[in-house]
Amino acid sequence: MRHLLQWPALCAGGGLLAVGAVGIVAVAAVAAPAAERTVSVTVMKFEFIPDTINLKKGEPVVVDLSSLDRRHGFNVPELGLRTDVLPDESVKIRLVPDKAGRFLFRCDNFCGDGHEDMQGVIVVSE
Ligand SMILES: [Cu+2]
Repeated sequence: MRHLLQWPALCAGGGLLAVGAVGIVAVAAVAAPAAERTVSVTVMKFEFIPDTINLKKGEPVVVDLSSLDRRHGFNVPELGLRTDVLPDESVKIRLVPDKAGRFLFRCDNFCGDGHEDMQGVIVVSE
């Protein structure tokens, strides 16, 4: 019976603890890095699908590239990004855009007659 009489006091204490715990959770949520979003890009002669990648400034993303046919390239000079894209292999590039704008990317491994037109754009919004 003794612990039953103490129940309201424990309850009040529990309430205070809960308030403290909520405060800690809120701080952790603010401090934790935002989850990365993955954008998958399929590469083939002579296109990137999609050829427009929409990103937000400050949002961490993983661009996951894979080729359906042969070795291509993914080169975004203005963002300092470049990788080969190989058949049957996933190549991941992590980035956090730090400026808004339109950034052209293109294939830089010659892959045939349509190679010069093989390009797309990363659009970073504020
Ligand atoms: Cu190519």
